[in-house]
Amino acid sequence: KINIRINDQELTVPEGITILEAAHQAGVKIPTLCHLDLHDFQLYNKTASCRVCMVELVDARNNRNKLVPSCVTTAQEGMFVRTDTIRAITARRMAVELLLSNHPNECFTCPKNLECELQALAEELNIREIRWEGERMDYPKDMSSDAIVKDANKCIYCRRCETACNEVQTCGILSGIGRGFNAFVGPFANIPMVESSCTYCGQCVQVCPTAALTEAYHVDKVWEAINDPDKHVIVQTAPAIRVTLGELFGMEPGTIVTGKMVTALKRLGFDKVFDTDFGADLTIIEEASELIYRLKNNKRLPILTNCCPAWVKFIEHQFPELIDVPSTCKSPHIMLGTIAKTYYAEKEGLDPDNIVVVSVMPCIAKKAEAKRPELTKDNHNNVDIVITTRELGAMIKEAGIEFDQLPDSEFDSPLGETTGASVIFGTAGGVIEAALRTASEWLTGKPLDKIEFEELRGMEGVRRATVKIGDMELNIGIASGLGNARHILEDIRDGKADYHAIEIMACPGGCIAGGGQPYHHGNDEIIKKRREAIYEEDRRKSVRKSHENKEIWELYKTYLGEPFGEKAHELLHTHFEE
Ligand code: HC1
Ligand code: SF4
Repeated sequence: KINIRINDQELTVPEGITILEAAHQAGVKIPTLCHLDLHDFQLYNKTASCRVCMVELVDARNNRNKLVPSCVTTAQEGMFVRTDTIRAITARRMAVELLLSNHPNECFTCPKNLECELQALAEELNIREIRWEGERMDYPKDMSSDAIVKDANKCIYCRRCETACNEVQTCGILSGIGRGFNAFVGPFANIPMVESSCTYCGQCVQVCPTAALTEAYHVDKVWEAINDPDKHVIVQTAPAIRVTLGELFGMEPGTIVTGKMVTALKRLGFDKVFDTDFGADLTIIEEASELIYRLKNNKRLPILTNCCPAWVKFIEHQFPELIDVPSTCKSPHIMLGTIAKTYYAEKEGLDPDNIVVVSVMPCIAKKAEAKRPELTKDNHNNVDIVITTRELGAMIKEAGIEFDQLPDSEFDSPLGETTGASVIFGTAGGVIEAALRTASEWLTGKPLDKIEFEELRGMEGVRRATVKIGDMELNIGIASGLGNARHILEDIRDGKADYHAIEIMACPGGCIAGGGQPYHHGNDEIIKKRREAIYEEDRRKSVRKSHENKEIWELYKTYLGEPFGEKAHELLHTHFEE
């Protein structure tokens, strides 16, 4: 422990702590911009590039105070820090003014309007004029992918995206390009995003403080479909949306808004509101069958649960030799889209060509996934449009719906009945737990003593556990964040691990922290509350195992035939690029 003084407070703080952390502990706010510290997700941006967190170190002996960036300056015994001097305040303000001097003045129309951390800082630091006019960048927007838009002109060179991509995700796509006023962060040689090995995980988008990186915006396409009288427009919502959407309307993180969300979707004019959780239950029936098939027939193990389109690209680009590891199941929203355009269309006498399936996802990669050529049937995509949680929030606001005042409603049938198993897909570890709830009962023929697999739960980036099923022991690996996934995949490739089944989620923490979720602005407490809400929603469900979903068995009985059978393969399974 060491003793320091911050403004008028004498403090005892742990050794090694930064001035910024010490000030935080003392309840003194120092503004930051480039800084990120998501301890639970090993995401630390310590580039000290923005200089917004400058503080003054008082050096009474030499009468020469120093300005230092508090985010990277370690507190020392006897240090006297002033965060509130005119000199410190002026320095911070100047740092922001310089950033603004070559930043586009388009806040009104910017996708980050009122969500932009630079804008918020300008307000917080009371900046009323920009004294200098810097040179502007004039790069065209990169809209080459269906998922991410890169607007280099709005890059403030904080390097948060680079840290998320290169250190956390280990994808290595982003780095500094250019010098001086023309510097920005982008893929090497500024190639279009679509030509890079980007997985579209969207973690760079989630941490970008401005609108240099945002999702491709597809709201207008949805309005167009809703307003076309010839189209039957189906919307489905991912498991992780129901615990985050409320944040966009000022609700506490972790508020469960399932019923309000369904009412809002009905008021927006969708013809049917289905639940991706139904697709998740269906996925479990197929995936648990596939696991048992592989176990009993000495086929390739481990099996990797399907779900996350960003790891699909990660494996295709970086571990092509492991392409036989993933389950061949389509992801839940793609399964639901397929069933909507076949089983449901037949049942309702609808022409699949006139059905538009819209998925509301916490994820940016789902936008690119929906465009994959193999995820089509008879020349139409299984899913037509993907929007993020944030885009749905924008639609609800645009329609003038007072979200917090809404009554609850239920999802539509027949693709709306769901279980607790499907809800937990939304958090890391949930997919494998859901699969094991079913596989265990099928393998032993007995009901589970305990539904919750505590050994599969936790915030670690990599979790390993052995689960006992009857007289069998299954080694399970769970990784969230692609850097963590890399460890597990390398062990499998190098023959150092003997997993039977693994789960990978590209986003640290799983879909609750997806690239399309409300911005967490570097606060990992928000992600923890979302996670608790997911488990709470599971506990609230009367049915908590996918194989006890009655609508699922109706679907098999009347349409699909046997789980993992011929028709199920044709409709619910896919293949990957080698
Ligand atoms: Fe996910 Fe999934 S859980 S991928 O994490 O398998 O996006 O929420 O919708 O499809 O169900 C995301 C979440 C989501 C799919 C499901
Ligand atoms: Fe990197 Fe993911 Fe961003 Fe692509 S989407 S640049 S992989 S962080």
